[in-house]
Amino acid sequence: MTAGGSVTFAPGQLDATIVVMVNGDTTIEPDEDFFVTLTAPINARLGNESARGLILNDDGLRRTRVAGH
Ligand SMILES: [Ca+2]
Repeated sequence: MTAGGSVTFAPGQLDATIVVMVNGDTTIEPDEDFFVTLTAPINARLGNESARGLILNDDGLRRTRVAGH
């Protein structure tokens, strides 16, 4: 899934916050990576244009049932 948007820095500002929407569910699954890439700067120069984020599984641990006689 790809999404886009824009972020504005005031003159001299070196960091900003972006909001990444996560569509939550209750399925137990591995942690997932996502990536943010900044492109097409206006009146600015990009130093490090990409970053990796991590969405942590918060649906508990996978349970294993063992059947016996
Ligand atoms: Ca989940």
